[in-house]
Amino acid sequence: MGTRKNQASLTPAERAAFVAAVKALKAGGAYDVFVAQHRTAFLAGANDPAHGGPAFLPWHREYLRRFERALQQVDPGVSLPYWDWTVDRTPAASLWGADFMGGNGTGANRRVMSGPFAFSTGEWPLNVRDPGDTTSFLTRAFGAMGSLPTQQAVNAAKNVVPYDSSPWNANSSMNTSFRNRLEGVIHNPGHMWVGGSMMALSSPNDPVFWLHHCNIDRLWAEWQRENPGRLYLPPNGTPGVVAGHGLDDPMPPWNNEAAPPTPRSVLDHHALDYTYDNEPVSPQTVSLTIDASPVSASIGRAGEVDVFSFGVSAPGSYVIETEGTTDVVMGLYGPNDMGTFIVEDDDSGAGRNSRIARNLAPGTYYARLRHYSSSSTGNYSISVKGPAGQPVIPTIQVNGPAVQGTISAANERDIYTFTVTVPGSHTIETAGNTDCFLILFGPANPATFIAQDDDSGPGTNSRIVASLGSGAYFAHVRHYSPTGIGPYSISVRR
Ligand SMILES: [Cu+2]
Repeated sequence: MGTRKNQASLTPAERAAFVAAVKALKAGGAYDVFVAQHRTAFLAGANDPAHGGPAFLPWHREYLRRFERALQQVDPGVSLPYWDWTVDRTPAASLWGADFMGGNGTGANRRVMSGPFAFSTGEWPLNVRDPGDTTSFLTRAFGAMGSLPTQQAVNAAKNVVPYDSSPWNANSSMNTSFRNRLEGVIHNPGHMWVGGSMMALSSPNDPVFWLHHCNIDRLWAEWQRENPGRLYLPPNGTPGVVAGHGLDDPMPPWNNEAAPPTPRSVLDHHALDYTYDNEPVSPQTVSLTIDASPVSASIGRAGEVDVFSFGVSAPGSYVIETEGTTDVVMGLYGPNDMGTFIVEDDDSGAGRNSRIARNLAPGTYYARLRHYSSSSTGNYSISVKGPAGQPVIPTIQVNGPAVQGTISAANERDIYTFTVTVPGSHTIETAGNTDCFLILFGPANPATFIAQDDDSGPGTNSRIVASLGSGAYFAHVRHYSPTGIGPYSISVRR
């Protein structure tokens, strides 16, 4: 697997190898085919398959990987470097050295005069140009059209979820579309700051295009790692989405290939056989034993993702739950495949803890844990309870005898279940001298809230009257006071 490095950390030999491979593609004509593909995409206007829509990131990921493979045909040791403009922000950066990208444009026509891509002695002619543009040499105008993105702006963009939002174009909200914020607020300024040829529809004419877009692709990969439950949007069949931008749409200009790339086919960049030099080493998977005591863990570093696995041998209901004061988010994957997303949960557990209750078939499952905030750290513990380890939920018979219970400790919550077989109005109520509080959930899903009540029954008892359809329901009983205790009984009548 190739490693894409920060361009600032390339050795002189690596810089020379990259430049030589780029120039070999130019000499053979392949480079200009890439430039033309980018220009063609833009010229499609409202039907652009590559810009101003959800596929902006997938299209360029595919495009960059194809360019990188072409470079590797010339020199298998070459990978695309990335330009982190939050650090290398000035014309004095080594990026612009005469042995690498060359420097700024000079003179009235902003012509690049230094480095391997300066148009001199027949070097680097621009053969594919925007309509009406006759400039045959590379031009740059550093800073004339704006400034480079800051780390704060990058952080703010990376904190936006979901991936994209309606209307799925350049008008998608910067607060609900990660893609549009990355494209409009982070990517566009990179083109503008370099200026000159980088402002054109044919912007890949400037080789720094690849380093700029490589950094955009790296930021997408980081966002994907930090938000494993957040999938590409929109799903197939969403109205108003330009062709090529749906999850399974073939992406032009490769749409006539036998197995054309789609946004889905490029979501996992590791599957495209490259990685970034700053990716954390794959986390060690910690195995959990079902019904064992909770295992201590911590998010020790901002952005860290912890991975746990557990094996299910008997089908049934399993509860994966965290404890502690850290606001963790848990994603469940499997069976047997860490890439198959099942469900994600943030705060269903106690406090800010996450809790997933799920019926699971036999197999190996994976829980990925991260902090809710990608800049925070903290300790937590995690456990899995199987069918045997979960408390048995007492059943109340409809129109049967009241069931006796006791709140015996502060904050205790007693859970009961009952099954409605004849739909209609049902009365669930407590009796006794304890000030009970009643909460009703269902049908079937123990997390679907229906109603709650404190004192509608006799005295301080609670009573819920509800019209219920067939199915299983769940009644929670607690004391009105967090510290209160006492006996009660509970019944259900139709
Ligand atoms: Cu582009």
